[in-house]
Amino acid sequence: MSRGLFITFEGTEGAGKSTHIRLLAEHLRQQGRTVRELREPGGTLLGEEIRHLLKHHPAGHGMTAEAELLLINASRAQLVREVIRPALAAGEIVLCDRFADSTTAYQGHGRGLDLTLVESAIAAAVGNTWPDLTLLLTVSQTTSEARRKRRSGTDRFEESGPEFFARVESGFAAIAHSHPQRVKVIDADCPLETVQADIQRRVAVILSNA
Ligand code: T5A
Repeated sequence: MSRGLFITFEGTEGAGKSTHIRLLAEHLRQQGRTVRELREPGGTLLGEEIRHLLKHHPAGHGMTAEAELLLINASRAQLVREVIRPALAAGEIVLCDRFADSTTAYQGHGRGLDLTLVESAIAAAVGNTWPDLTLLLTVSQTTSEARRKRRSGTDRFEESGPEFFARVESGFAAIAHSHPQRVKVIDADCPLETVQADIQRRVAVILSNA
């Protein structure tokens, strides 16, 4: 591949994004591909500091939705320029745990920020670096809660109530509906192996066209 491939994973908490990125990366490396695994917010030194501010730092209590929007996109602006663009230019496959669609779903639909404002902030961070493929992992609220409980500790986002997460989910559904070419919906309520097989099938299709 002369230019790499940019694949993002989206979905609500506990959908299995991190788990499936790890499994897909192993699978692709076994095929001899060079794979970069990233997460948002984070993925750079600056981005990881912002992640901590957003999720765990006491200074984040009382953070406004606008500050949240801008901090997430500050992390993204750094990640896009410092890591994603150079990796794609070097022909790598970039797998990113959340990207711009999460901002539309969480800060736009979830927090209720004006969607035009959200789009402007995303545009400043991303420019023309958009994913070639987005895998939207969907799970029921019950599954999401059960899987989250297996992890230790919570963060500031998880303090939001069920109504917030319901709005986030409908936000993701609206994004998938508006971008059917880029966004593919994966039923992540299924067993791990079934979900991973579905993901590998989707990725094989896009790799064969690259
Ligand atoms: N955020 C982020 C915004 O608000 N706006 C933005 O623009 C961005 C980029 C990030 C937070 O930031 C917010 C959203 C988030 O709240 P995070 O910790 O990275 O915080 O949160 P998540 O991305 O949601 O990470 P999670 O760990 O909660 O979810 P994952 O990665 O989807 O789930 P994973 O892989 O850790 O799996 C959870 C458990 O389920 C099991 C796994 O083994 C694990 O134990 N599992 C399965 N079990 C059975 N069957 C399956 N099919 C399974 N799939 C996974």
